[in-house]
Amino acid sequence: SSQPKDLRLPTPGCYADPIKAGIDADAVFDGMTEHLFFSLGKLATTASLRDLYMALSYAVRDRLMTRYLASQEAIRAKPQKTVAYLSAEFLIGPQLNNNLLNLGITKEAEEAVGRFGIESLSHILEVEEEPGLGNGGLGRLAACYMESLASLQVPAIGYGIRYEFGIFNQLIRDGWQVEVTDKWLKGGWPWELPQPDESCFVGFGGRTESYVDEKGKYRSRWIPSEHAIGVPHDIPILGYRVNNCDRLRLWRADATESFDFYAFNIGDYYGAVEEKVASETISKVLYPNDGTDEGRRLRLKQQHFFVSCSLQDMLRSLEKRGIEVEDFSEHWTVQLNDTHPAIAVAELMRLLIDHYHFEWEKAWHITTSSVAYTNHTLLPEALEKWDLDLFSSLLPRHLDLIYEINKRFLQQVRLRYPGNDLILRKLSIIDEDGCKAVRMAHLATIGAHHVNGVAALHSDLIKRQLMPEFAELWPEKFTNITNGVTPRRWVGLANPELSSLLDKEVGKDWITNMELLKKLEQKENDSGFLELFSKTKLSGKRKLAGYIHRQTGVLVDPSSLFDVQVKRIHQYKRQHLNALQVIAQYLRIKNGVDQDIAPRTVIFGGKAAPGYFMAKLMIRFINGIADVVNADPDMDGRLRVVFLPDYNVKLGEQVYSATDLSEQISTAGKEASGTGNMKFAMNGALTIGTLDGANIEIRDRVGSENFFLFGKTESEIVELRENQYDPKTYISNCKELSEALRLVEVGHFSNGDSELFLPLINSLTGSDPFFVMADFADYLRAQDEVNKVWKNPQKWNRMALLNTARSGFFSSDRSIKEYCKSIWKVKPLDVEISCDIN
Ligand code: B1H
Repeated sequence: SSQPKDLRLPTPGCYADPIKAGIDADAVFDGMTEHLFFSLGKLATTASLRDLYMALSYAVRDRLMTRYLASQEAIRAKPQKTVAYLSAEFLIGPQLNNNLLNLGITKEAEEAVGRFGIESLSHILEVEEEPGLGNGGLGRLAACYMESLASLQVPAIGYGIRYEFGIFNQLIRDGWQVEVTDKWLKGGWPWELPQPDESCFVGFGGRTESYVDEKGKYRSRWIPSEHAIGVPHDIPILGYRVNNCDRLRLWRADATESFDFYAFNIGDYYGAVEEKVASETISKVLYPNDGTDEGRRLRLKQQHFFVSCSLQDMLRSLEKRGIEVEDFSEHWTVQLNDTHPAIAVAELMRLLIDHYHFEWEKAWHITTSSVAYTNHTLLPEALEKWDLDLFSSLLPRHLDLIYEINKRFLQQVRLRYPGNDLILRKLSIIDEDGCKAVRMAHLATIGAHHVNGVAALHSDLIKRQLMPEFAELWPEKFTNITNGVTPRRWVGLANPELSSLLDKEVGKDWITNMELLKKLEQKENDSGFLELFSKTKLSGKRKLAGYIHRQTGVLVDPSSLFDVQVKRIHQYKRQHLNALQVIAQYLRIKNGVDQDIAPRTVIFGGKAAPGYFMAKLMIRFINGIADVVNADPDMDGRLRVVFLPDYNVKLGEQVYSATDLSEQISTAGKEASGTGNMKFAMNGALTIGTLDGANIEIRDRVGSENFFLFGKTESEIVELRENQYDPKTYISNCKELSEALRLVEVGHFSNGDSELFLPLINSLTGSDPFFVMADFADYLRAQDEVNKVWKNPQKWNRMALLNTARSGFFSSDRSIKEYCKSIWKVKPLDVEISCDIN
């Protein structure tokens, strides 16, 4: 083959050109025309918007391929450690616009689609179905981290599941949430590349047996009773204006062929098809329970399925490259995104011992030098535990290995704490209290070289409350890495107008170096600049107002204060606290008490887990309030309430840029980090919030004078809990609260039905573990403060600007750099592009 050319010189027409050259509007147009004809079988004259979306996506995807292949080639040519980010969820959002931005060809694409008679690229972007392969923050974090890894030129693969149905679509009917299956693949999804040649076998069930190997050594092996095949589907993840293109490798479960043939031969054709259907069920649907563990058998199957495929894939890649398996940890660093992939500890041990015949100590050394674990929650209902019977019936060999891991570990503990049986019970992987169960957080912690929390307070609470015994045993293992979000999507794509203002003011590099935004501080008293800054916000609000009107029929005033709470619906997140505050404001206006209330639009959005009754009732509650408030002429434009249906990544991109006030009002100690809070702050929203999760760090950085703080601290909450919290005293001490509650009780927001919201009222006035009543009065005080500042636009805009200026820390680039340095020990890898790859 020919000599590599000067790799950095643009060659017209070559797909491999560094970033932009050769990808002018003509090239994009030609690519679209070809794909319309050859890939889609359509003529340009009759192509639908969807056809044009597909054609543009394929044309853009073509331009990723050289980078994608060159990135894989680079790691082969110059082996170095790769990050394997294992996650049951990746909530990546729409891909087309992100790839255009990272390639730097948005304008070219705009021009090309113009030649097909499309006025705005946005019409094409709207067609894209987003893969909802995650519940909320945890899945979205994984997506931000993949984008930052690629942008920082770090070799990485995200391993997960290609769910056929992602998180359900949410409809609102009569104020209630209705769930609809998410058929994201129905029109064909252009961003994935199936790689059937790299499929993997995974076993389930059956038994283990002992045997004597050819060297006369006793060994164990697993004889599974069932198998599935994992077929990888790769999604290219291009970094921002670099050649590095990492991958998401998502596994789809297929039936094994051999079963079909066998059953066919013995005549049980339908039986064989049933078996096939069962295997393919594994990757059928995402569990929609953000924050609760249901302990379902299929869920454990999903976890083992994708973890086993992924580890086999990593081992196979070593073999392909002629690297010794014993050097595994020099080539792979395996990050567990919560305990969902924690079975990796046992599965890697199994593969190393049963398949590669390593001795225990060696295998354990390899495992513990490769694996690290991120904890994302302290909520007891989210901590994964598997019933021993279920576990042993599905993964008998893994259970044997877990017993052995546990035995050796507890031996170590005994040496450290002689005679202390209590600590053994507390540390054991096996929970012996009540029904015996495997504690996945213990397995992950014992098998990992680092355990990290996702915000400073959360990491501290892991050590103090969740696993104090582990933290005492291994203090150096526990660390913090505060979450971050990618500025490319959450400012660049989500807020193009602010982005161009930032480009002009601080230079274009802010998008990869958010600390440069500090320069904006110099503008804090420049009223001309503050005016420009607030105009970008107003424009976002106008667009959102249009969307709200189209979706809900509610007319909202873009000049009113946009007060937003978007996140999963959960009692600990306390949307009901916000809702009750809305009622208090409604009553003030009704009673003519406070004529000084600035016009406000209170916007909610988020999904409730389908089986979480209280969360669904909270949605009904918000909609009940919205109906009454929005229909009341006395409100006279001062209060509007909106529930935005089907909150997802795409909608998020419209919301963050259009928000004045960000609601981050969880019970202190409950929200591990939050990441929406960061997106709002970057986009110049002010936060009203408790001292919880990353709110604390946001406030520290933007300045306490630029943050509306309220509520009990984590330690005050602990104290309340210990001293028999009594909501009644808070209710009787706050007239506005008792009146708001009374209005709900008499059915004012439920057409006179005094029963409908009773469960909600009872939970708030009973032994509420989320202390809503305890924080209400202070919340209302903070809202009054918000109201006061809003009426001074110059002051508000200055505070908002300082939020943007000082939120650089919350870029996922910073988080990823910390992971690379302190946990993964990985380095960037330059990817050289050669046209020869074509
Ligand atoms: C977070 C979850 C979660 N923590 C179980 N835990 C799930 C737990 O399907 N499940 O079984 C799904 C998700 N998600 C969130 O992680 C935290 O609540 C947020 O505070 C945090 O910002 C986010 C990312 O770290």
